[in-house]
Amino acid sequence: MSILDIRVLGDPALRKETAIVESVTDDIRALISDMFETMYAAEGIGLAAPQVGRTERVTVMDVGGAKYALINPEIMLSQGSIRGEEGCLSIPEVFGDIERASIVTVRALDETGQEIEVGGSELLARCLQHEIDHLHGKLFVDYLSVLKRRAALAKWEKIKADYPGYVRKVILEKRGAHHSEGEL
Ligand code: K2U
Ligand code: ZN
Repeated sequence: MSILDIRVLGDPALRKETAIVESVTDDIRALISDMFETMYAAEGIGLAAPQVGRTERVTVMDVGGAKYALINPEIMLSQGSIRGEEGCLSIPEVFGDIERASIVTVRALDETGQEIEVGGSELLARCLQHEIDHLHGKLFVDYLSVLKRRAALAKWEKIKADYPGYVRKVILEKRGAHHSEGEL
């Protein structure tokens, strides 16, 4: 298990189409495990393989405590539309309101290689769409209006200097860091 570096906006890895996973191997399961560890350390509720520089079509999520490892996920059904605020672990400190389907049904393989179907609304639906977009090189800022995207990218231009090489090092915050030694 290891915490991986997260690639940030500007890294071409975030714009690449991912490759279908032909067979769910131990290597894929190790990637899933590292992606969960990285996602939790970065305090995200989702993470897609391109965000850690990998080209496999794999994403992990933990929405309200429900954990998902989705391999080759596809949206089979999407209904309604709803606007909501999004951020992205690969575009720190940038947020924007975008429109998504309000309900989606996704088909994928799980980490055992079994076919599963995941349906969701609200935050789960939004996260599924956000992560599956990552697997096709799309980012939430692509959906902003011209003016809002210009403002978001201008803000990013000021922040990106903190991420040399388009890499965000994820540090695991010590649990209860504010407690002095000895306290539970
Ligand atoms: O893929 C990612 O970059 C993780 C995203 C996933 C996400 C974005 C927008 C809306 C839902 C999920 C986030 O940065 S995870 C951070 C977060 C935490 C709690 C609620 C929403 C977003
Ligand atoms: Zn994202």
